[in-house]
Amino acid sequence: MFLSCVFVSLLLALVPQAHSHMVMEEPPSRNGMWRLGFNVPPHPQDDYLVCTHTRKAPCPPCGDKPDTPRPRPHELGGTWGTGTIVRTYTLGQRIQVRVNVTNSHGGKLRFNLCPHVEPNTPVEQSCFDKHALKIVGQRSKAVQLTAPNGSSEIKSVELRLPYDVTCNHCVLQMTNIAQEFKPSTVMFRNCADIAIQGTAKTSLAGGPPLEHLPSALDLHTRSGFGSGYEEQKQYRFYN
Ligand SMILES: *[C@@H]1O[C@H](CO)[C@@H](O)[C@H](O)[C@H]1NC(C)=O
Ligand SMILES: *[C@@H]1O[C@H](CO)[C@@H](O)[C@H](O)[C@H]1NC(C)=O
Ligand SMILES: [Cu+2]
Repeated sequence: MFLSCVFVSLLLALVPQAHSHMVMEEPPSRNGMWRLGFNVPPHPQDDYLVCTHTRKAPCPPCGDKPDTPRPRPHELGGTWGTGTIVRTYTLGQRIQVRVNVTNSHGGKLRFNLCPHVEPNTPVEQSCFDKHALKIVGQRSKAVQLTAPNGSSEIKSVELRLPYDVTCNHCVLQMTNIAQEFKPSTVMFRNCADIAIQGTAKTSLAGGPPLEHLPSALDLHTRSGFGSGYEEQKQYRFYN
């Protein structure tokens, strides 16, 4: 008992000691957007949104600590959760994402999307979990960090937006689970507020491109996506 407590304390002591980890710069994350001139308060630790995840205290979706009272600083309604839309994309678009890894602890990056966001209302991880985004050019939905532990890298990734989601306000989430601290689950998370428009090419009348029909139908047959969305043909529109 004593030994395991010492072990846990050592692990906990280890995490805050290292500084600077990562910030999603493109699209600009809530924590990093101030550097690009968006009207949000400066964020002195914008690359240090770190959290130790346990079953009892799961990490919140946007990089806050589990014990932080709501509104948490990086959730909608919090200090940096202004809901300002930083990028507007189109349905099914390949989008460029760039993460500035300032001090790598290894592991993979994953990206998830939560559509249909209510103003000033934090979104839940369960919403992100429904839309894991594909990485262009690979089967896996995760991309490995390759820099040695403790060093930096700029990770550029091309993601494919879903063919069946438009929204006036979606949240894009980045997650990295540090390899170095496993089996502890130490994670870095950032969120960015984006919009996704439909296009003429993929209008309602046309339906989705044939090659993507199976996944669109798959979504279509799932029930309960929360209230308030409008569904037309094969597409789900989030307003
Ligand atoms: C990455 O972040 C560091 C630390 O904030 C900064 O000095 C550097 O300019 C950033 N690199 C890029 C390419 O944005
Ligand atoms: C980082 O450290 C972990 C744990 O010590 C090790 O398993 C991993 O191979 C290291 N990764 C790199 C890229 O050095
Ligand atoms: Cu660290």
